Amino acid sequence: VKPKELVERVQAGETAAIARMLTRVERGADGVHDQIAELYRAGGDTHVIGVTGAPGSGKSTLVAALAQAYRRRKATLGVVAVDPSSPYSGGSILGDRIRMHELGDDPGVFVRSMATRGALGGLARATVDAVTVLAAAGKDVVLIETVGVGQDEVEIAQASHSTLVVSVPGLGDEIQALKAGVLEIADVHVVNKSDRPGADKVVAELRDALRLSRRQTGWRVPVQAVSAERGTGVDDLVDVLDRHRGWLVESGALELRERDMAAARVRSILQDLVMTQVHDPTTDADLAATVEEVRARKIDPYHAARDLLRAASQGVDPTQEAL
Ligand SMILES: Nc1nc2c(ncn2[C@@H]2O[C@H](COP(=O)(O)OP(=O)(O)OP(=O)(O)O)[C@@H](O)[C@H]2O)c(=O)[nH]1
Ligand SMILES: [Mg+2]
Repeated sequence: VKPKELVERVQAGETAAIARMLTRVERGADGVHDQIAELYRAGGDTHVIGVTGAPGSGKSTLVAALAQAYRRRKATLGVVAVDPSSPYSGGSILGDRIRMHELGDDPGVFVRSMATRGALGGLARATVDAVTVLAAAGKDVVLIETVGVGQDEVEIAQASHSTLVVSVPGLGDEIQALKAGVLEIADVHVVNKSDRPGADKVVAELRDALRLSRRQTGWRVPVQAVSAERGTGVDDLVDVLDRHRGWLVESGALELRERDMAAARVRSILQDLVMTQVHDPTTDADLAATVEEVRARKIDPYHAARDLLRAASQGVDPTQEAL
């Protein structure tokens, strides 16, 4: 398949083409950036929803339940699960796959687990590019599941229109979202496993914590109790998400958010561009001499870094030329 043809087939919403394109994204295949560029320009009117929360809080179950609820409303979906084999939650791949498979062979839902943590640009980039692919393919909604720890997850949260933070009862007294530092990234707080005792208390505590929070946007962050397993509260949650989307559009917050999304994306690519152009002092043997000079305090790290960057932008190979 020619690159151009693959892009066209993705835009036509062909499942096989989407799958193939996402594999190219994961692998950082040759020419993939030009394809993403074209798909990005094609745009899409997709509602991008990030789902984060502690390991085992029921994110996958919730995403599957949400997907079913959206399907009942005739919306098409993409689901991107950030690789559950990440160091944060080993061993749950199988569980996730089985649960997602309950969505069956419905062509209206495309499910993909991303697995590129550690690659250049990393998981966050691959995930954000995957959203671009699914948006260009015309999906109405894209759900992204992440584990809510670490820089990748923060970056992924920055790539969503609506961020759901999932809490559960029975994890001790402290508010989980507060402890994890994600109280204020939530547009909607979800208390899952509300079929278990203690859910009401978690809801009340979250509401109290939110009253004290400093976030001022004009959007009152709702706290929605659900049981993803039993499906209770899930339709209400979809209503809440639709309301959030509506608020974003009407208040002008959508533009602000998309500007933040664009800025974060450009910055992340910029960082990688810099790192691909300069030699990486933590791994590059050619820079051992420079690193040794910094260690011996003959040169300071600020000047070493600036010199490397300057040499790279002038097309000089710093490992060959004297700095
Ligand atoms: N009682 C109850 N159990 C639930 C509910 N939702 C999920 N679970 C259970 O919680 C466990 C974890 O669910 P997952 O959906 O895999 O949780 P997760 O947050 O995706 O987990 P990781 O991806 O590993 O972080 C499973 O045993 C689910 O069956 C719920 O609403 N009620
Ligand atoms: Mg999961």
